Amino acid sequence: MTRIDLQGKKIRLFFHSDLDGYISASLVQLFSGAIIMQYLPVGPQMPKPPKQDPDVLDVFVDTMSKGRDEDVRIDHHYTGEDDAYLKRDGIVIDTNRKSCVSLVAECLGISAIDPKIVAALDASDSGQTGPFAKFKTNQETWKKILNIGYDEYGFEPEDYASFEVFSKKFSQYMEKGFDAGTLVSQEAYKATLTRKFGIEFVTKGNLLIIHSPFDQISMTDSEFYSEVNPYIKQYLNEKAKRDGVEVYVVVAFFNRSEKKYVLFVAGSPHNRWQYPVYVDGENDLLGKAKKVTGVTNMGGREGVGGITFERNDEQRDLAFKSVIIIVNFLKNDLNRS
Ligand SMILES: [Mn+2]
Repeated sequence: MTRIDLQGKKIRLFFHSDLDGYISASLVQLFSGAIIMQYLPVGPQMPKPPKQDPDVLDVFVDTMSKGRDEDVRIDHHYTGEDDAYLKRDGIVIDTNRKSCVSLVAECLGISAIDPKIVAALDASDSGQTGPFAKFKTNQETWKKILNIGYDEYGFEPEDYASFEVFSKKFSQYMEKGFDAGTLVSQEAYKATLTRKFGIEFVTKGNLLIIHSPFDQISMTDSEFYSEVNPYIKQYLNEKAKRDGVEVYVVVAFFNRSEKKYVLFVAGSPHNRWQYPVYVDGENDLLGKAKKVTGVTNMGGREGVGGITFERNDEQRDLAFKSVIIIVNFLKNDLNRS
């Protein structure tokens, strides 16, 4: 296998704008020792912007330049390039790879990468089912993976040594959750959420209420968004649609960056995840909680509702109270249309 040595070299890093490309770029970022001047997510066959500095190398992973004028290209796509091109220094193409990640790992001589990570990316890049098969990306995904413009994101080299560590972080960077069903059974995952975070699953009629404990903040934002929310969004949204079950989520957690408590409320009757949270009147769950607790500030993200609480004992107790109010309201009100 050809080794590619980028140690200490200035590069522009071009990478395919999909999961395989993003992780290939992450490996270059963390393990090559290159000084990356610019990150450029691109589609295949795109003309590259003119070079401003001849000393900066143009490195492509999982994709190619339209003019085939790369300085380095590590790729598993072949589009009829001629022998002279394929023999050029810095060009490594291996079409036997299901993903580019394993090729990049070999070219850079990375040994401490969990084979399960490579296998999962192989599956996702070749259309097979696997832990990452249902990941959806958006324009921010690569910035989170490469920690561009974000403070708390990005991978560390050691994350690649463990599939569990890696996939937990990775799932936070996705628009949609990981395929928990390929990791463990649904029942086993539920039990884990109860054991680890004290999450209760309450069934009443065709209602399923998932709520955090009434007396302790049992998880951080990161734990909620990486371990709890993906499971809920994916499995239970599907279950709601399939079985006609109304699923509500009422969870209090600690937001580390803002140092505040957050009450997260979402519901998915008839696939309208945000409906019961936002509407006025009968189903305005957050409105009810705010009225009773006297908390007026409102946070949250698109598609869900939330209330934020300052970090002190009194406000923390109001967060618990809000969880209790909403859970009790849901349990007692079975006549909603
Ligand atoms: Mn690929």
